[in-house]
Amino acid sequence: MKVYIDGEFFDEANAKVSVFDHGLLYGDGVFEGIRMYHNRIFKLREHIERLFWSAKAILLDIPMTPEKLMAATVETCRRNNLREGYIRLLVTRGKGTLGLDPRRCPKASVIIIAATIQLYPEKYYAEGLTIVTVPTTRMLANSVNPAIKSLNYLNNILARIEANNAGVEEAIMLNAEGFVAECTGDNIFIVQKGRLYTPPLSAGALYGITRNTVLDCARDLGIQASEPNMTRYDLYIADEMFLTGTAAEIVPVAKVDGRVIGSGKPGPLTARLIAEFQERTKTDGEVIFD
Ligand code: PXG
Repeated sequence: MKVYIDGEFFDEANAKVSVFDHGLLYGDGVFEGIRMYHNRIFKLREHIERLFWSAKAILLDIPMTPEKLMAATVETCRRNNLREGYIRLLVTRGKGTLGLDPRRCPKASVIIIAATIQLYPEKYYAEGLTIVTVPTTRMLANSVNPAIKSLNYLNNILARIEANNAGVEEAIMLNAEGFVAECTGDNIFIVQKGRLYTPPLSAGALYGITRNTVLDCARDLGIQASEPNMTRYDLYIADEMFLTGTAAEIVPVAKVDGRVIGSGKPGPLTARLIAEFQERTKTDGEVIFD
């Protein structure tokens, strides 16, 4: 595997960062997870845009233009001969001194890893996930805003540990007001009486690219969608439920907190949205090999 670091490609064994990088010392940095499908980098432009927004929110200067960063991402896929797979793009605050002041870090580091990923075993896509709500609350917008895709994922990891302890694969996180925010690495959707619902971004959800794509798919399929505040009650009485994320894609949910969702099997509207999503992966995104 060849890893891009600050304009150069390194073999995996030599792809290293300094122990003084504030990304490591403080989780000070931002990242993206991106998918390749059918020789295209799906929604690359949208991911790069969100990366620049995350960076702006933490006053991090990405030392290259969005166009150059897109070109470097395509080149990393080429060097690894990948047409399908998963890209992890990180921008760290860079090497600094011990002490958290970001002014001690003169230059941000850009790292691009192109590899493969499978988040959940196949059976969950066929049967649906079992998930639980967990005690760890989603971070407030006034602390580390959940809209920032930062390298500090401890809020989510604590929730994931609670899901693991409960013997399930994913956790629903509520915000401080008790409304549903999202899962640890996925946005959440429900279907009720033929309509689609997902929590508003203000509830503490990431501006998910897959979430956006699913809302676009719904519009094109003539499915009404809205973004109201939702409680656990709304989840329990849903006809269908699924999670969305770049890594997870669209994964149905069969059970929440012991309550069976709908028929307990992936629902018909979920299936339509998955089919439409898969169609879009064929034509959307930057071409890797001409
Ligand atoms: N919420 C959170 C907190 C996320 O981290 C999503 C929602 C879905 O957003 P996108 O834009 O991907 O539809 C994410 C994204 C991983 C992994 O390694 C996690 C994500 C993406 C890629 C990989 O678990 N989370």
